[in-house]
Amino acid sequence: MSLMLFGDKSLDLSLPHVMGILNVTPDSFSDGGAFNSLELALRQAERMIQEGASLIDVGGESTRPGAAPVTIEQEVDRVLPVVEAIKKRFDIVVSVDTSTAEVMRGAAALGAGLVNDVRALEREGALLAAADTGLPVCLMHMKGGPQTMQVQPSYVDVVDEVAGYLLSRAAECELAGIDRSRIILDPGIGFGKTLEHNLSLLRNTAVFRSYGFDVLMGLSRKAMIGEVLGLPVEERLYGTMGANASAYLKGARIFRVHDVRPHVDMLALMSRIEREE
Ligand code: 9MG
Repeated sequence: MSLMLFGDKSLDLSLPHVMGILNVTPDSFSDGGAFNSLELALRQAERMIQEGASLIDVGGESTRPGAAPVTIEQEVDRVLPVVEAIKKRFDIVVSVDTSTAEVMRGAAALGAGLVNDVRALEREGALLAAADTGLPVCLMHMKGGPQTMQVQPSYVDVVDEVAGYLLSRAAECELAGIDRSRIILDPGIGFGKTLEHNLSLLRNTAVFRSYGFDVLMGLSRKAMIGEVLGLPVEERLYGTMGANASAYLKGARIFRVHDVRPHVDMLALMSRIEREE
């Protein structure tokens, strides 16, 4: 048993957990209006919860390569009503996918249980805001920003460099008052990495776990799966599951995915098989 407290709920991170992706950017719900968007987001959250997700990751800023930046107000307006509505209606850990201090503080006040930051709390005010929430944080590695990250990324040793960066951010978190036991590391598959970099990070997932931090993996339907298999985004489920199964065996315990049910079943079997008698 390895319990981590996510706001009002704890999860046993000796077991695998599925984090369902809930993007609340305008392009996620094509029929427009605010009420419909909220209802559709809630319906999607409900489906992922019924399928066995332990966490729902709500994000209002697209981090796809070349995505347009959002203002603080836009992000607050997109994310907070959804966090509030999910917490009112369901008994689930809500993770907030944000780099913005105001969103972190607002979401925590509404009951969010995790700060998931693809910029590892580097944005102004983010470290202090995350520390003030008292919540666990997921620190992800990204080389460059969403506009530039896929322009010829290069590393001398990708595993060393990514691990070194995450450990230095974890040290900053500890200095800011975030306990080590509430820090989760994520190598940031697809964020400023070539296919070979991504494969190397996945091959070495155990390195990240070896520092004593829990590890989150987010590779659902990403380009690296398409590059290996030569498949478009809508046909990447099986490849995603293979890569996540590999990461599970190397110590990852939270899996950020679009397709909840297949991962819940796959991970239930894997953890049962791997469980010590
Ligand atoms: C928000 N987001 C998109 N991709 C991600 C990934 O790989 N990890 C984490 N933690 N968040 C992500």
